[in-house]
Amino acid sequence: PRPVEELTIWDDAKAMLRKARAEGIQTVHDRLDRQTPHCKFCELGTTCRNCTMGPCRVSEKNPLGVCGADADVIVARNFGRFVTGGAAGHSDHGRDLIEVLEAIVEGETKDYRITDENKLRAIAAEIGIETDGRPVMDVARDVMECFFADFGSRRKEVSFLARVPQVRKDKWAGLKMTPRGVDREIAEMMHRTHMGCDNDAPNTLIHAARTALADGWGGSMIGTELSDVIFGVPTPKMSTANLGVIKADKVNLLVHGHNPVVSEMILAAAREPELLARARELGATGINVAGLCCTGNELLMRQGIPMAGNHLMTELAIITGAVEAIVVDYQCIMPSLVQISGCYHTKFIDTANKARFTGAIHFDFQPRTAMKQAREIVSIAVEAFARRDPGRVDIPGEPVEIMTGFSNEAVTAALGGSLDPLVQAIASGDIRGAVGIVGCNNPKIKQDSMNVKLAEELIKKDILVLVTGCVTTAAGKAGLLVPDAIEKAGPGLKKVCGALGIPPVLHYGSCVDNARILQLCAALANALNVDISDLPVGASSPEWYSEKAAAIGLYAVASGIYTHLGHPPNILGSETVTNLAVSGLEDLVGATFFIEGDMVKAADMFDERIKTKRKALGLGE
Ligand code: NFS
Ligand code: SF4
Repeated sequence: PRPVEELTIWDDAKAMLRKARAEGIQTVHDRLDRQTPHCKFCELGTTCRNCTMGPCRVSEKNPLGVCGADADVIVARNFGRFVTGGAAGHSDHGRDLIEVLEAIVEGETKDYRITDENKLRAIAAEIGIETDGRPVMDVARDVMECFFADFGSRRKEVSFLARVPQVRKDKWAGLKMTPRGVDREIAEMMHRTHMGCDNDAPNTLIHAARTALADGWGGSMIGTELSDVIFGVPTPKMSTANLGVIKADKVNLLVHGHNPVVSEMILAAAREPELLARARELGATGINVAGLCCTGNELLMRQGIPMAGNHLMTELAIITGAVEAIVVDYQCIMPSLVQISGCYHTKFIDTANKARFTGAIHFDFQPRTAMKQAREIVSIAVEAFARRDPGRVDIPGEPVEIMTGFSNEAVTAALGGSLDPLVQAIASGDIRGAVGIVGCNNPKIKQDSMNVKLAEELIKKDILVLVTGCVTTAAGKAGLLVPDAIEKAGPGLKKVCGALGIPPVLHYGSCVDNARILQLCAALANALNVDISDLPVGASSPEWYSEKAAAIGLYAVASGIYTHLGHPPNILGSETVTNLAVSGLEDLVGATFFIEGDMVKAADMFDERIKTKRKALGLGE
């Protein structure tokens, strides 16, 4: 096995990887070693399993599949389906929030409610729903109907395109890239990639972009906005991160997955006096709910719960031996967590019928019964405390402080009620530009080495960084999410963030919350009366692994945002597809991907791009 020093930059991770090895527990890194080297055809994207005349593998020697499809067609189809998997994940999550809103509107649940009526009315107004003098439930019903309709086939465009600058919308219309309905684009991609349909690689990629846009401006944005309505708009607050947030003297319950619908209820149940009393009876001093991955980000943003870790910390959190239960909803949950839980007293509890894990305790979590079910789940965690083996507990290190809660509403409020001061700071060059660093860990990359390095390099150059998803914990553990981090920033960023008392790296939420960054870009573009592609902004996913990250990258590019990936998707087997991704898209949508594994160079690329965009706006470098 590779030395643990090569696997991660973090001491807490290294300690747990050593413990895993000592205890004979396999982790993602061990399994990666066994899977390496990977199939070359799959890596290049030149394998097709779309029908049983195949499967086919194409190469220079053998350039056509049985049906006659060449590498361009096969790579484009594979990438199209890959992106669509991600768009489906985010969007189905968004749909679940509409269903919770429906349960509220229909009076079927008392456990969820409309927490932020102002936000509901603001959204309604934006998408053309009458709000004046109407009861909140009437407005909510119309919003619900409108968003359900956004998933269907009768719309010319999804509702939140109301936020997009007209020039950008015209560009999309000209390219047949306007996202019409979320489910429609997803289904159409499956259709197009059936044998004998869309056999023109660029055309397939245009639809991949449309599907991604249906995610970003549709499913994800609905997910974010309705989560704010139901659970509250995030506001700035302090919290902590790393495995040290797991407490030896408490019942530790980890929430993992993506949807706050489950985790919010778990947190509420964990605060119930009877459950706390039972925990004390068993010798614990309390119940500690800590977050993993994106549902952790959701609760961190709104409720300030501590973050135990990101993607590659999920197995390691259980290996502390101090986790009573891990409660999951869906996405990014390694099935290995069930096996590792089985090595300890840890209860693994799944909550979604669409994401069941063999060997898990299953709850079919429903809005009608949410609180009752959450109490039962917390109770299982509390009872498990009695079976913890103190001899196997090892919690590495002390937590670090982080600041969180930067929704667009919170940022606007901090700026005194409008985005004008931000526009001013960009115009003056104190903030030269902004880059969103988002996404995952990938065991092929030393954990968080790139996520942290890129953020550090950018803030030095007076480029504001926004982080979401698994980059949050990375930036937090590196000390970049506290106001003191301005000491690591360039002079302009230091001045602006110092005056506001905010970090130079802002936590903007979970991965669906990248929709907040889209919204911010659209608002800035509208304020300056330009297209999004004219802004001095960028996006990056240095350590990405998932289909969802690919969808995010593609909707960012299609929205006009220059986007960095730390390693390429499996498209290199087609020159046509690769060239389109890294240069051809510039002419079509005003932005491209760029692939760069060296974060100093990646930061320089962003710097150059931002200089060019600033000059074009007449702002100087
Ligand atoms: Ni985004 Fe969130 Fe993490 Fe990556 Fe997974 S948890 S949706 S996909 S791994 S950031
Ligand atoms: Fe092979 Fe064509 Fe079938 Fe794909 S669709 S498996 S390339 S025959």
